[in-house]
Amino acid sequence: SSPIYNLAFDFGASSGRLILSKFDGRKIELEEIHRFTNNPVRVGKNIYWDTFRLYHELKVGLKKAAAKKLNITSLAIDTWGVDYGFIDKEGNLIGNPVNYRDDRTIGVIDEIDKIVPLKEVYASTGIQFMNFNTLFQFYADKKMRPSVYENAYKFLAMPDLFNYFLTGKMFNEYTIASTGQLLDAKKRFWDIDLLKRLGLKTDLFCELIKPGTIVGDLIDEVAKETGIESVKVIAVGSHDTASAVAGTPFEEENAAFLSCGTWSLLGMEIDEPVLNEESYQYNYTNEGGVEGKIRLLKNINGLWIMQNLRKDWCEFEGEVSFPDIIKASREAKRKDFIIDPNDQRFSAPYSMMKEVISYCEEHSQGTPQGLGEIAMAIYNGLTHEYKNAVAKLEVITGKTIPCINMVGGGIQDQLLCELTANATGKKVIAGPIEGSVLGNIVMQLKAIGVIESLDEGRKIIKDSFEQKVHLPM
Ligand code: LFR
Repeated sequence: SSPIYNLAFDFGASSGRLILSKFDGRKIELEEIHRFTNNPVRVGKNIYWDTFRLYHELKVGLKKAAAKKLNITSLAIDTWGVDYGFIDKEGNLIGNPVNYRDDRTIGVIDEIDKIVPLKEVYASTGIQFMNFNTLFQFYADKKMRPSVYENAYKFLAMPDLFNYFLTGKMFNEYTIASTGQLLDAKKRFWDIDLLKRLGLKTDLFCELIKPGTIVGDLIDEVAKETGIESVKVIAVGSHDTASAVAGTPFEEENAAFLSCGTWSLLGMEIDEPVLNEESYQYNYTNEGGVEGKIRLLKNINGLWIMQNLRKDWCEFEGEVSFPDIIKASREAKRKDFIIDPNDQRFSAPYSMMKEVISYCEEHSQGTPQGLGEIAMAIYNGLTHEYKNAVAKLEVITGKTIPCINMVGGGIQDQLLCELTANATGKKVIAGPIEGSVLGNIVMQLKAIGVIESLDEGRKIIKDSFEQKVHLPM
C-alpha cells in the first residue's frame, strides 16, 4: 500500500522547522523541509515573539511541502509552552504575544500568594511555580496592558493561535492549557474558581480539546497562497514537551525522560497527578500529556545557556560550532567550574558569556579561561541539576529510576550524554533526536486511524530510529 505522509511543525524558542514524515506501515522516515530561526524582539522594556514572521515561515514551509506534490494527509503544530495571543470580538489578534523571558511577571508569584496561598494554587493546578506561567502572565497583563486584557475576547496559546490562523477555528488544546497553570490537574478542566479568586477573566476560553483531535481544513486563503490542498489540521500534544515525551520510546518501567532542548525537562510519565508535600516543596509540575497521561517533571534551564554562549563567542571571538565547543570542553585545563543554571540571571542576559564568567568569579571559583572552561561551567551546572532532579523524583514517587531516556536536539552532544550518565549514576538511553516531531507525528497517525495507540506509535519510533546507550563511569 502507498505510504502515509504527514507534516509536523515544531516551534522551539530558538528555532522552528517543518518536517515531512513518511510512514510505510512499518517505519517512519523524516525529512526536514524548512528551518528558520526564532528571533524574539526587544522593544523598550519588553520582549516579544515575532508572531507574524513565525506564521510567515509556517506558510513558506507549506509552500515547500506543496512543491513536493505528495498526497499529504495531515499536519500538526507543537510549540514551546505558556505564551499566547488574545483575540478580540472581531477575531483579530490584539497586542503582541509577549515572550516568556520578559520580566513583567517577576514578583507576581509573591503577590498571588497573598491572595490565594501558593499551597492552594498547587493543590488544584499541580503546576510548578515559574514566573512565566500563563496564569501569572494574565495577572501581569491585567495590570500592565489593561487595554489589551480588557478587550480580550478569547485566549489562544501559541499553537492554538497558529491553528486558528490556518483554519479559522478557535479552540484550546489540553496539554498547552495545562502547562500554563490554567487547569485543575485532577478534573483536567479550567480552574475557574482560582481565576475568580485572582480577579482574572473566566470567559476567555474556547472548547478544551484532547490531543489527537482532527480540527478541520485549511482556510481557502492559506490553500491558495501555499498551493497545498485537502490537508487535515490536527491538534496533537501541542505543547512541545508533551510531544517530546509522546515521542520517547520507553522500555523500562519507571524510566525517567530528559528532553534536551532550550530547556531540560526531566521527569516521569505517570497516570494521575502527584500532589504531595514533596512534589510541592520540590516544585515539581504535573503537566497534562497525551492519552490521558501526566508528565511529572522539573524544568531546568537547558541548552539555552550553551546556545547563547555560542552566539556571544561567534560575535566577539570568532565563529564556533557546537562540536568546537565540545572539543574545547574535553580539552579544558580546569573542568571544575560550575554555575546554577536555574539562577534568574541566566534567563535573558545581555551577554551569556559575561554572565557565566561573573557567576564563577562571584562564587569564588576563579575566572574560567577560554571557551572550554566556560562551557564546562555550564555542563557541570546542568548535569548537577539533572542529578538532583532524578534524586528528588525518586523521593516524590517512591520509585527507583532504572534509566534515563534522553531525547531532543541536545543529545547530539555526546559529552552531555556522558556527563549525564556520570552525574546521575544512571544508564542513559539517548534517542531519538526528533522527540517532539515524532510525538507529533504518531499522534497524527492515531487521529487519522492509521495506528491504534501511543504504545504502537512508540514501537514504530523504536524500530525506526537509533538509540545509543551511555553507562555511568
Ligand atoms: C520547552 C518548553 C517547556 C516550557 C518552556 C517555556 O520547549 O515548552 O516545557 O516550560 O519551554 O515555554
